[in-house]
Amino acid sequence: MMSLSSEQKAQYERDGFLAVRGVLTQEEVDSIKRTLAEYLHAGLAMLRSGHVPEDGTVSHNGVFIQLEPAVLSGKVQVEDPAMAARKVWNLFGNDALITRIAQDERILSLITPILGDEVWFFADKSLLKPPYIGVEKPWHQDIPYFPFEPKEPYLHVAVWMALDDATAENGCMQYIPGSHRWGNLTTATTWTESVAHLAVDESRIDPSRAVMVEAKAGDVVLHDGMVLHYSAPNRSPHPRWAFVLDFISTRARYTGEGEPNYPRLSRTGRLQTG
Ligand SMILES: O=C(O)CCC(=O)C(=O)O
Repeated sequence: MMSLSSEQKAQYERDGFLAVRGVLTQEEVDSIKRTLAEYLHAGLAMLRSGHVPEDGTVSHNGVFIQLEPAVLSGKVQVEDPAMAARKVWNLFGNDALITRIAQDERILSLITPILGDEVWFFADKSLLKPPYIGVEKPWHQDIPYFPFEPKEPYLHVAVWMALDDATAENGCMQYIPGSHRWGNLTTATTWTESVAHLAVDESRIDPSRAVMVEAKAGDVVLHDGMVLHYSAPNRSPHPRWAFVLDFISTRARYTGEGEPNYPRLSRTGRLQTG
């Protein structure tokens, strides 16, 4: 069974992120990519038949597809649907493969040493960065986006999975080590063309301290909900697809309406009721 060694856990707690190599097989990576490509084909077919995207987003069978700003504005015409989208999300519960991977023992055994044995599955998102047009993701922290308190470390883990080799050229993840212990630095909403982001206090970011985490397809990078992270635009001819699962510790306090309606997962991957 895969898990974090005490050295890996200590490294995660020191830095706020950790690369774990070779978690998914190439076959699994290929299956996830095929699944995403099917949704992209369906979404682009809707657009071609006259569907008007809302906020740059098309919805197909409960799955959302957000176009790259250059495609949305018509600046770039793409034939291949796999080159058109920035983000695809909400596959958990709608797609059998993704629902299974989110509950996979290998994934849960990496996060429960940090979050505790019971977690909420919060969200899935695939961030695709197509060649040449994939936009940057500005520096941010994740937890301030989410309806949970407190905004503190070790309550959220993002499991970022490389579906392509991610490099400095195509926009691999970058982190400021230790910044998960700097508190909530989120100040305002900003926009990269049509995409909204929660911006952080830039005066706290020294990009020369950023660590680039290059990854091979199938590698996982875990990061904490409070760590400052960034990814550059893709200026290369190579796609940079990534698939991300967000988990929240049930120790966190839900601040949304009513009761939290997220699936609860135990360490063994079994869905809990309530
Ligand atoms: O994959 C990326 O480029 C950004 C991912 C990210 O910011 C996140 O998962 O919070």
